[in-house]
Amino acid sequence: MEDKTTRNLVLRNLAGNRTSAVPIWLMRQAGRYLPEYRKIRRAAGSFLDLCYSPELAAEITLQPVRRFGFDAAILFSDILVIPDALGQHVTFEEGLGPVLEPITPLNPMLPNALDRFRNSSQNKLGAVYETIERVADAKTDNCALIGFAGGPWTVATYMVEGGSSRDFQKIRRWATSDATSFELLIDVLTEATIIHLNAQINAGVEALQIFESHAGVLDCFGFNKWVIKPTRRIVSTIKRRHPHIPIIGFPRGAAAQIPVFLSETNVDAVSLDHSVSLNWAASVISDSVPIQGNLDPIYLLGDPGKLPFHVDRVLSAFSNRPYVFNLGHGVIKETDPRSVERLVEIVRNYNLR
Ligand code: 1CP
Repeated sequence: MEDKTTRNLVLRNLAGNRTSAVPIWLMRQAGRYLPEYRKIRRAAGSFLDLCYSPELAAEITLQPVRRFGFDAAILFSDILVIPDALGQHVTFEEGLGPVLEPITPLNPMLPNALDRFRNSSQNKLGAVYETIERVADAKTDNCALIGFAGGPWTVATYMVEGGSSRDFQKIRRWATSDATSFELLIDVLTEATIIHLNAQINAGVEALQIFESHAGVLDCFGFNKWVIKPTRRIVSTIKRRHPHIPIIGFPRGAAAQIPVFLSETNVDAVSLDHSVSLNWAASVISDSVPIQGNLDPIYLLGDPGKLPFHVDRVLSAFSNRPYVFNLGHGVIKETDPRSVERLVEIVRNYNLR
């Protein structure tokens, strides 16, 4: 039997093999910059309802793959389904983003949260796993299906701050002034994340990405305690059951701590944000480690004539190692889909040189 990995450029690179054709997918490739997404979103009611509607969520997952021919689909869902399934009140407000009933050291929501989560993974989150099954049935073998979760620290920032934050003061004060009770929260999130990611693999995802989008607000002591340690536990537990599912870490803003993140967590690959210097990354990260990233998504809003130059800079820095083209963060909602089309074309043409 032919191993389907051999036909899939993303999975081959994540397994450590360089391919002459460079695979491409983009963070937030599904979403508000696409008119076909906005149409479904308008009709669906709330954002979380959409995440829990397998038929619609599967359709949204596949929209960018159909339109642009990406080499991977990323499950359409959100990192905040975990607090929702743990029993915290979560909504998404137009123009505001996520709004959560904040948890505090005095009201940490922890008793029975994991029991609630396990029940939810059978009902509420069951819809997410059904979405995966639908996408897995509908997609072709040359498109990889990527599942994901937020890193425990990043998910905790939304739970404690009550939504997005500028300075992350509440969570940083809790984590530094009462590390013992904060650790209980991180432990619950780590456990829930393991359960959620294992269930995604059982439903059919072929790779995982852990979005630690707010790793960059921690100092090196906090980064080790709240990012590296939980990630290592997630990776080692999942690898025990599923050793061949590649795990991509995205420690956004981790900067000079990326090498220690890689060696200590045992993730298979690293997604770099656009603040990371190309030459530095190429020299300090071993050539055997697959890299993903890191074009600044802002270039998709600029002069399309300049795109080839910037894409070339990124591609040539990583031309000697397993590599998956991506942005340094998600597609910005004002992006013209034609710029994404152009980007895919440039990456495809590069393969022919
Ligand atoms: O109104 C809408 O249509 C909602 C917009 C939207 C979308 C399309 C949100 C709200 N989430 C998503 C989907 C989503 N979120 C995906 C799947 C689709 C894809 O990537 O193509 C993924 C992987 C996420 C992950 C996610 N959600 C992250 C990590 C990645 C990142 O961007 O750093 C984070 C931080 C969130 C939280 C979140 N979800 C949505 C918003 C507005 C936010 C807050 C972002 C912030 O604090 O800046």
